[in-house]
Amino acid sequence: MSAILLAVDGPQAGEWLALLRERARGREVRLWPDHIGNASDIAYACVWLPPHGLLARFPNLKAIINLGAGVDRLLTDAALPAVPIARVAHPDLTMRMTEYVVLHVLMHHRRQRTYDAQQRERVWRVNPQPAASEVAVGIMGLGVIGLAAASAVGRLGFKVAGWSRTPRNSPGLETFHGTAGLDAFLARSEILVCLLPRTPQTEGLLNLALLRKLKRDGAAGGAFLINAARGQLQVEADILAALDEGSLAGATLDVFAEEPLPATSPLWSHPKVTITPHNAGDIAPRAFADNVIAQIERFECGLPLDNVIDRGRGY
Ligand code: NDP
Ligand code: OXD
Repeated sequence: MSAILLAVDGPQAGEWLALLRERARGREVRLWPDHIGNASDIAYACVWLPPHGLLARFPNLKAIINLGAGVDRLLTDAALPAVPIARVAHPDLTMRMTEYVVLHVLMHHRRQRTYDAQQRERVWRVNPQPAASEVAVGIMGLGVIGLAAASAVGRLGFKVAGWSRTPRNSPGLETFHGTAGLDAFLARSEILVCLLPRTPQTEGLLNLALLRKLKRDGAAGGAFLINAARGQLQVEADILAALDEGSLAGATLDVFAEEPLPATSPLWSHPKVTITPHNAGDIAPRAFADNVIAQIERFECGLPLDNVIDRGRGY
């Protein structure tokens, strides 16, 4: 029976291995880098951030299952085999990402960084607080995660709009799309949440010119950025410039062009920047391992994999 290769860069490799082996019903699961065995046995590769060139070593590879939502790193592998690539679009990951968006929208809305600073100084002062219904949140990316986040933030009462590549019709959500719709979307958004994939079209999108177009004179008291997508979408020097000139009042950044964020980055110590270590959402292996094996079994019966990406589109 054809074997599964597991190639996971990160601390979850051991947990994935144990779970996939338990569920694989006799099919071999081999672990990169030390236990690959005969390369021609490998038919399926379950991967997270595998090194470029690795997947080209398996002449009988039939499919790749990306153990995360974003496939940008895979797609920059010039030697990537031309087999279907499935990605994670699963309620466990969607809910984790939604929690992150809700947490950081509320953090900026409720001025938590100001209260943290006041606490350090033992200052007891109540600052003006608008209602959520007065504040406009803009979600870039209306995919699996963006739509769930928009719905959760909308249920808290915020004025929510979303922006996507192609037109999206979502009941109760104001929507914009494409380059033509971007300026109007930015002009009404005070808290901008980025949940876009990294593609050649989105790289560098979060730059100074874009940040200056956000609504600064609304109830939120300034414009805020939350990027939980990919670091390559943001121009870090431009975010610092926008914060320093006031076109941004605060930023939450989960992702960076270089990860881990170098200790020398001025973002670490900027008083208006909140940093998390690319942990907005990870799929829990225990939530997805059954699905991986079930997909492989269905694929072997001639059925398609779930959530196959479109290479031409880049996501
Ligand atoms: P989806 O593929 O479901 O959705 C992508 C959305 O982005 C779609 O609405 C799409 O538009 C839109 N989009 C793509 N390109 C453009 C463009 N050029 N202009 C405007 N809109 C565009 O992705 P998910 O919601 O599942 O995930 C989104 C991203 O979140 C992932 O690619 C990943 O990078 C990131 N992520 C980060 C995590 C973290 O821990 N920080 C964890 C999980 C995901 P359309 O609807 O028209 O196709
Ligand atoms: C993902 C991620 O894309 O964790 O799933 O960044």
